[in-house]
Amino acid sequence: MPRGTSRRRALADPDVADGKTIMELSQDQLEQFDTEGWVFLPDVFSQEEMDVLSGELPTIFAMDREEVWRESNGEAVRTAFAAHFYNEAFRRLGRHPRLVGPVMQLLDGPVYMHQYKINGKAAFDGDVWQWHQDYGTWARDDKMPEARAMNIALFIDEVNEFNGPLYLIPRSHKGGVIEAGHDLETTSYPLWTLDKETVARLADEGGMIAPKGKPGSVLLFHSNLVHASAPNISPWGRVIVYLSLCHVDNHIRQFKRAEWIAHRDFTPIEPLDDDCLLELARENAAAAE
Ligand SMILES: O=C(O)CCC(=O)C(=O)O
Repeated sequence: MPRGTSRRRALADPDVADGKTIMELSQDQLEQFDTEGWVFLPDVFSQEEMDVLSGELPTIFAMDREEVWRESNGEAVRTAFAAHFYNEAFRRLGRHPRLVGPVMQLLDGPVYMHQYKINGKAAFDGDVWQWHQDYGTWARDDKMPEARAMNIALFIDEVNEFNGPLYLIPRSHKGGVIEAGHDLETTSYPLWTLDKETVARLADEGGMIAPKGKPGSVLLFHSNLVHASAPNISPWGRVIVYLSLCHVDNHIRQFKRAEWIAHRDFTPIEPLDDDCLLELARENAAAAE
């Protein structure tokens, strides 16, 4: 079926391909992504869809498996990696057309899942994410050839000014990969981090923003955009899911990190139907009867 027919969403255009509705960004959003390095989309997922996902979190966070990475205190979940491998709701989310569609559009072609994370940022205990660029890590650790990969993040909880929102430095993606040091000390998770002088210079130039919003909001950001988040000392948890999607031609060349951190299946993602999460809610309700 030709692309470009059809129904519209408030903030972005859905395209119909192979009978499936795929959400796409508007021209203004594409321009903002190019110049600023990020785009924020409120109200992309409904409360009912968010309930399907948040209902799975206690089970996932209680799992005793290596993918569920804890903060330095050994308890609070920092990141549940690769939940699309072991949880049906998050498997569907990893192929959701409202997440995969805009990234295919921005990266101009088929994508595979390079990394999949549910970041916990627990109330009182969620730790800092130091200043970094994601592509800096993907290039150094995984030998990903180009910054033709990016994050699309879904807010599972409300993100507010208190519970550790992401801090982004607009336009910092324009300078390519910046020199970084490998920080193995600050948190439980190793990260290639930027020095204070570099962050200060970039923030003087581009300012800083912290996108906030309700559950169901979506944030897209360029893989070279410099970002961080502060510890969560508030009483409110802040769970965000990140799909790090990469153009299939740009797959990683080095397999140093665990498969569940840097995936090695470069098969293009086929987006599911737009109602795939609601369908799961119906299936779960029928099974419970
Ligand atoms: O979830 C956060 O607060 C930051 C996560 C992040 O920057 C990352 O995973 O690269």
